[in-house]
Amino acid sequence: MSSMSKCLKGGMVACGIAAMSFTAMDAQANLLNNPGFEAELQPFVSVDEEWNAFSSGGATAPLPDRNTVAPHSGLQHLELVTGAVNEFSGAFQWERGITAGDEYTFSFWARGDGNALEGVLEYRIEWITLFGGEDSRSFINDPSSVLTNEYQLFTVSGIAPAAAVDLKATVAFATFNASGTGTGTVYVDDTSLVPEPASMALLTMGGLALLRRRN
Ligand SMILES: [Ca+2]
Repeated sequence: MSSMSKCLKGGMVACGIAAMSFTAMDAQANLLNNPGFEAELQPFVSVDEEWNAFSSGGATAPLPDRNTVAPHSGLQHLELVTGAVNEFSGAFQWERGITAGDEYTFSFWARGDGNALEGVLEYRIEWITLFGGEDSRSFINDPSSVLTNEYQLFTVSGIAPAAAVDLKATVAFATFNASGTGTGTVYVDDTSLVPEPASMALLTMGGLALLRRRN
């Protein structure tokens, strides 16, 4: 049965609720600035709501910069480089003024450069309290073996805890305890941070429940 015939059978109220939910979901914006790294990074100071680069430093893990070799889209992507064991390279972006109880999903595309990778791709949402401390984090550590030289989508989601007022979205490549040389190059592009309001999830469920009852 098509959604339209469900609407007709369920009546105007249920149909209206479902339509409102889908319209609101379609309108969900990406909260991240410079999502595809087409503009400069902010490598030296922590600029709010922009990509800030970080690394373990030194000659083999310089601060990440952008690169123009085969990005996922546009002209640029982020390049993360390590050259030894126990190094890291990454970028983070603050999002100020989040809503406790809402679900936030951080996504990005990433690939290797075709050479061997020994390390961990870590991506996370840090939940930050009013006083600037970390309440907790939603994170995933993938072994670098998941990365190929083709771009793939990576996603981590979490519900903002009660004490959280801000978040920090981070993607990094790290070679802690790597068994080999720790060398690696990882590219990242087309990031997004999308909220799912708790009220919207309830409204959607309510609309579906109403549809089911009327059917
Ligand atoms: Ca790009």
